[in-house]
Amino acid sequence: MSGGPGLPQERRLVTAVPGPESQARLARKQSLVADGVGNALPVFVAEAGGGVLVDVDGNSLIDLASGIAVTTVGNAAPAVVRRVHEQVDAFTHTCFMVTPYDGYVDVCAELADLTPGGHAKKSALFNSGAEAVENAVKIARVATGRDAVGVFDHAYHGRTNLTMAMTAKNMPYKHGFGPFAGEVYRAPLSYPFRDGLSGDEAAARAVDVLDKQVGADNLACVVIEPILGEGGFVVPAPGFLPALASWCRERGVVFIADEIQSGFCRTGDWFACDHEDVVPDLVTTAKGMAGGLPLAAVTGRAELMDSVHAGGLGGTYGGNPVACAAALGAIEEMRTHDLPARARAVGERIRGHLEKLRAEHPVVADIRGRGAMMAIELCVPGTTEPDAARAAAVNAACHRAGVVTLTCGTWGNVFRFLPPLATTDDLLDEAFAVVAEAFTATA
Ligand code: PLZ
Repeated sequence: MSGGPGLPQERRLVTAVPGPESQARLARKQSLVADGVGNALPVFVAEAGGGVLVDVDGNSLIDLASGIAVTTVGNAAPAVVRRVHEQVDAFTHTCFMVTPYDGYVDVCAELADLTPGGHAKKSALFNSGAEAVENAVKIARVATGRDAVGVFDHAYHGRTNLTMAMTAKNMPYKHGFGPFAGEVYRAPLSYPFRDGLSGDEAAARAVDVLDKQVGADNLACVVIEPILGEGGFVVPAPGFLPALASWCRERGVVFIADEIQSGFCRTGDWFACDHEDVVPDLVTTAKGMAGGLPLAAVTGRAELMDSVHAGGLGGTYGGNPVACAAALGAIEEMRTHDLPARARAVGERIRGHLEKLRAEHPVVADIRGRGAMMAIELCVPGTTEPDAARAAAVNAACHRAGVVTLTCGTWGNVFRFLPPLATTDDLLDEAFAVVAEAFTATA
């Protein structure tokens, strides 16, 4: 078996989805894997590459999810596979805190170069996005000597105790898992489709909450996704992020951009903050950075990063050498194939399909996103009342027809599109024809 871009780039259905082989494995899964761990689409994968996933029944599915914005460079991308092979042949682990190695420092050099801003930067590496967010808050608290953390409506920052407190949505992320970490305060986000505010107006509203209900002097940091991920791909109105960043800068509040979903070429630039020239003090990254291996980072102003005492940051596996090799391979792919440009082209293509969809289906109430991070919000026609049932029905119809789609949003009524950037235009056109058929079939 061999995945990667050499796999035939086609949608091919040879059984129902899920097929008999997947169904047998699902029964086994059910007896061995905790029910709390769900699946969006219950097919077992055998191979993947470019823009397709091939399941154990031999169905070839078009991937519009990238494993939640992870396989941006494509699954089993050549430079990732090559560098991982070289690394596993050399050594698999030492623990960077015991004996260091080049790959970790090389990834930090790439992060210093690629993340927004030309200032001196340092990084620390971790295993998951949630872990990066937790550590960014730890750094901000030590640096400022303050406790409070400002977050936003609809935010998603992870499933650990602190990041559950920072995440907005109860079900499924928080329900029954409290008590949550304290000193986390939530402000209203800019949500143009629902609030109709300009960026400045929405920023003034958010700052008012932070100022009056928390107090800037108590705020260690403000943490924000420059484009919402799980919360519904909301792009804040222009000016919102710059206004918030400058309010933080004037008051000594650390401005943290959570670019775990939006970072590394996804939005048509290296980072979503780049679109408005916003320079965060700290940025958290993961997902697309390492082509599928678990790696996350906090990168930021050198003096902020250095405020933590020696030994205060770390973890057994953080910056594992194989994950670092994968990241260096993924970044090589991004540079070689100019994936920011590819994301812009993919985004334009998707937007064209979505405009046609909106013209025919009034349930499509909003089209939004940037680059290859696009979404539609479904509402009862003529209202802003969320239509989650329709989103679920369309999603299921896409899955049955061999297209891997994902929903998101606080009300579950947002349909999001996150194809690997290694996909082809033909696959995209075919996938969106399937999406259109799914809308018609569920009308
Ligand atoms: N911050 C912006 O998008 C992860 C979570 C899926 P981890 N999003 C996908 C799920 O249901 O668990 C994410 C994110 C943003 C933080 C995280 C957390 O990253 O690597 O999942 O811990």
